[in-house]
Amino acid sequence: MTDTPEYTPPKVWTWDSESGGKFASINRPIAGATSEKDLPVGKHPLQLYSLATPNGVKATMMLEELLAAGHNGAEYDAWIIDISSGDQFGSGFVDVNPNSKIPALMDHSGDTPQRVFESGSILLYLAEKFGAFLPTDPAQRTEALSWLFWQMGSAPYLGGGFGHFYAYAPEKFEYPINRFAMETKRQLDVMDRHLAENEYFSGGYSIADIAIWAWYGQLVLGRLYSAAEFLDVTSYKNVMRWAEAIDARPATTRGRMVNRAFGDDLSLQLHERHDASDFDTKTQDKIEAAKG
Ligand SMILES: N[C@@H](CCC(=O)N[C@@H](CS)C(=O)NCC(=O)O)C(=O)O
Repeated sequence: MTDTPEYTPPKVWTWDSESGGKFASINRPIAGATSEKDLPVGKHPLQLYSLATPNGVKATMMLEELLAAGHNGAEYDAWIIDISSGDQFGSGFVDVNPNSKIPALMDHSGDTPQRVFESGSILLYLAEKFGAFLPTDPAQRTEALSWLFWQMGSAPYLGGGFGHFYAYAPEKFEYPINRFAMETKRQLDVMDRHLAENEYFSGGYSIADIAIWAWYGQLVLGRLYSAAEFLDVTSYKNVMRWAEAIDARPATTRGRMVNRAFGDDLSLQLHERHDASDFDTKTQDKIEAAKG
């Protein structure tokens, strides 16, 4: 064990300083809006307010899959929410998600606009609205939902636990890195054993796969926390096979591009999405840029 300074918790916790580490400057122990700021509304019934983090790409992968499958009602406007500068605390965003986290969706297609927050809830809402990417067979549907909720309960150990202490905390502490690396590897083994017997999590490609891929698929493909080697991800052969198959889907690539405003690969960044042709425009921009 490394030496860490002794800390005795006070009787009552108080917020008197930033805890340090990435995102520390925007974290605070109270909810609600900190500024008045309306959200933009585009031309489509579905308005997504998000960022291409693992939770964000769940929504855009699903919307792009729906469009690819011919569900034209899934056309959407995607607006970027810059969580590092506090956009999630604007009054308009808090009206859509009182929890101030991306992704958040507004559906204006009915008489009364419907807000949807929590990525798992957004996936289920869209699957039910369009009757797609969720098995109709009751047993398979229940199994798919079990895996969807498994992801929602498990990923905080990967992101808030392992990722935070391995990549974002101001110092490296052995105890939490060990604890959450062990839990993350246990989760990968849970997946690997299931995927040894099943091509996808339940009854064909579904919202369970989308949710799980966004975190664990991207992790084993080396896109999260630079931790692939540390976690020896290639030993989870069935997870690797499944992750690569989903990565090869064109809708996955488009979903990853939408609302991406970070990373070295600029060709993957489509900050806002308002029309399917935005992806082509992007290609055109790149061609023009290459010409100089
Ligand atoms: N359980 C939520 C978690 C969403 C979440 O943690 N979003 C992060 C980005 S991945 C966020 O908006 N963070 C901003 C903040 O914590 O202030 C979901 O799945 O939608």
